[in-house]
Amino acid sequence: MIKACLFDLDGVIVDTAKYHYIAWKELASEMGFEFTLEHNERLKGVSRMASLDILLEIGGVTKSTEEKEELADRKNEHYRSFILQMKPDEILPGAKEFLTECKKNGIATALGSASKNAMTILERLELTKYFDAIIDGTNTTKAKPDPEVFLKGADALNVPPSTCVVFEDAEAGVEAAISAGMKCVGIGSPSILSKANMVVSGLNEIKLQDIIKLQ
Ligand code: G16
Ligand code: MG
Repeated sequence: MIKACLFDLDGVIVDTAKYHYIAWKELASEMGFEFTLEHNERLKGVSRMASLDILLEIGGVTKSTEEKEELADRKNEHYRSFILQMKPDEILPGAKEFLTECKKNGIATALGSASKNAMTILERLELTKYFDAIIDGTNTTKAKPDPEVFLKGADALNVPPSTCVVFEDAEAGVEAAISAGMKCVGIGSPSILSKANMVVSGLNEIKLQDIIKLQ
């Protein structure tokens, strides 16, 4: 029986990818190369430092560890200037309603995000109270597709992984959910998220009752 729903943040609850994109693009431009929307797809669900490594690889640039720390900090400051302006109307369609349905039906909820800015974003969206547990980039060490973030979520909710459903928009996140022994609903393209148990275009496309049936 399904007891808990675990949600990725970027791409499932809110579209922060557009702000990450502007901030990474600016950094690339300062280093003298172009960063495109297509490149940005490679960074979805990937941690900040791993994203920077991909960006530098795209630009064919090599940097020292200290320089990388400085670049990542600079990108994050720029990114934070956007997320600090976010409002609840940026919540993706159906997300708040789905979280409310979970609460009404006694289904536990957790966030499972790679972002170190997750708490700030949830506060700006006024969504913090909808989550029984928040696992993010500040309390995980292994990036998706490692299942750590979701296993920690199940542990915090005190439920077995087999009773959890994960909602994910990134391929690495779907793989993380499956290796955690959980069910997974992909949010996005069925061809990219083919390993998920089902794929929908957004949380507004499904009902909690459809999820509870997943076995
Ligand atoms: C999100 C984004 C990634 C971003 C990562 C880390 O992951 O999809 O693009 O690089 O968080 O973010 P930050 O720089 O804020 O720590 P998720 O897991 O919420 O989809
Ligand atoms: Mg995501």
